[in-house]
Amino acid sequence: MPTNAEIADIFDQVADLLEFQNANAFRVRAYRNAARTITNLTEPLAGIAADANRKLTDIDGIGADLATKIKQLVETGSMPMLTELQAQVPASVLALVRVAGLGPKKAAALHKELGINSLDELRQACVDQKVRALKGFGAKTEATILAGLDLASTSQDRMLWAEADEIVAAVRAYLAECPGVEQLEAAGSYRRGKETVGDLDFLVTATDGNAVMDRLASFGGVTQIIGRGDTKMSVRLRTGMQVDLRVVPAESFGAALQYFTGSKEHNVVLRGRAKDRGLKLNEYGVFRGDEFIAGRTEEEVYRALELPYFPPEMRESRGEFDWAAQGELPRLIELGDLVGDLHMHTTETDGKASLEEMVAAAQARGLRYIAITDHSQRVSMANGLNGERARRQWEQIDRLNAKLKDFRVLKGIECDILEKGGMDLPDDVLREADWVVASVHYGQNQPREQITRRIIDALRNPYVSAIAHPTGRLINRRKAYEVDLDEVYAVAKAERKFLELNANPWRLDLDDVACAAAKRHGIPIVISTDAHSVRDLDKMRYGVLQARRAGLTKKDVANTRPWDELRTLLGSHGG
Ligand code: DGT
Ligand code: CA
Ligand code: CA
Ligand code: ZN
Repeated sequence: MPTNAEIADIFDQVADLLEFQNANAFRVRAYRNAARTITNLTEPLAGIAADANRKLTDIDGIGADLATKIKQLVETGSMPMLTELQAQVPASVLALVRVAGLGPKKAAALHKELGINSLDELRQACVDQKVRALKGFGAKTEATILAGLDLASTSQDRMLWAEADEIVAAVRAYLAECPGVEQLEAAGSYRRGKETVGDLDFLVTATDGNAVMDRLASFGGVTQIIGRGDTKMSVRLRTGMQVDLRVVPAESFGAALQYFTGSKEHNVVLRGRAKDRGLKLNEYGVFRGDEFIAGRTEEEVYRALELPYFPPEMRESRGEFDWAAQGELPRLIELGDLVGDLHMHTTETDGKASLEEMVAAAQARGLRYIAITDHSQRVSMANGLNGERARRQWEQIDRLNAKLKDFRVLKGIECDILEKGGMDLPDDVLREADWVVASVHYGQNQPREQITRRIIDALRNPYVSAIAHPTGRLINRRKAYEVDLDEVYAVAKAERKFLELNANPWRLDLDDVACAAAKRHGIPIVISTDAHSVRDLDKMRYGVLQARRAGLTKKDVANTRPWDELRTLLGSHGG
């Protein structure tokens, strides 16, 4: 049965294909919106479709037509409409639509008139100056297309949030030095804590807007001024990242911050709400007719719409308005709530710091306990531990604990789940550990059933405490395993096991949507750094951001609890 992600992907493809054929814009948007809605669902569509007591049309944005198509997909695994569309438009042609400066109409013309079927052919046609000869194109469009092709080949990916955060810090510090700067914020997806960021959106109030724009132009990382007007400027940095800067009046700062923080979907709902109250909302403020009602702060804007202040991570239109209507916005978890870190490595395997150094660093960060979870023997590249070496490390930990005050080191292991199934270390070793995280590192490309089986068998091992990075995805680099998360949730719940939110900025695994689903199943999440060095312990905040985007509270995250309390929630039988 198709997963939600697969169904969403199919709907996105349909939208692309319809767009290419210049279909009705409303129809295109219906498929796009449905894809987005489905991506954000925390419950499998297949389950809802199969349940006689429930209706797919009860889901916002799913009408009768889409409900029928979802049923088709769930029952037959395919959708005749997609197959038909695919027969009409070759896949390589679709890539044309995505080139900046093209869009569906021009892409279709290039395909029809010049027989262009791929990005390479498009580049050649531009170089040969054939594109400018087409009606409605011209030399300027040709140049724009070439620039778009260059951009596509250099800045392939969206930037990781953690990398964007470094740029924000540098730009912010540089702009703050400019005399006359008053308020300065980075809005957009960055402020919402999204795992990847497309571009940066800075907002500033200042006594002299031009001086701030001059200042940005002289920032060391800038390679290109994309555009500059009276109140807005866009530049490109060496990293490829675009930075937009907007100078706004102080009385509109809150409205602008709200507007440019987004998300677009959140803003659409807000504007509707303003309209229902006879108000108008834009980036300058809330208005009744010509009268300015609110705009200086975000709180003021939300209050004018009779809404609570939404933390930026919540602004994705994934349920925050329902929470507000029920008067119960969750109080999102904060970094300071965490008292332990349950996944890290030492020099005994592939870590860079010793056991003692990791302990001292964790104490310095205010933690009350950590688990040392070095790799098991299967990971020979990392010099993984066999039973004998694991036991020796645990004896060392016992001796260390005897000397420590108000701090506990847990005897742990990151035990591999073998390709053929089963754990990499025998039960009589694992039972002596306080905390066992089980991981898939090999056989990641196995089919769905096989890899899911391995993971749920691991959850059923009485000594396993949690599954580490449960989907194995690496952002921009590697797709998730084919694992069926719904089965994982069911077994984790039944066995009283935990699931990890790995805080490494490349992983963030489970992601926000999956964490929200795990929460719905009542499964405790552990946010862990998987540190391989002392500095890696500071990566916890990336995990916390993702958890906040999932709507997790202190209560939903196990390592906000003292160890003695945490272990009572746990179904595993550790030493
Ligand atoms: P990104 O940059 O792709 O990671 O995502 P965002 O969310 O930062 O999007 P961006 O940079 O295009 O725009 C920043 C925010 O400005 C966006 O989240 C909402 C707001 N915004 C921009 N354009 C529109 C629009 O056409 N309609 C609405 N409602 N809001 C918009
Ligand atoms: Ca942005
Ligand atoms: Ca932007
Ligand atoms: Zn690890």
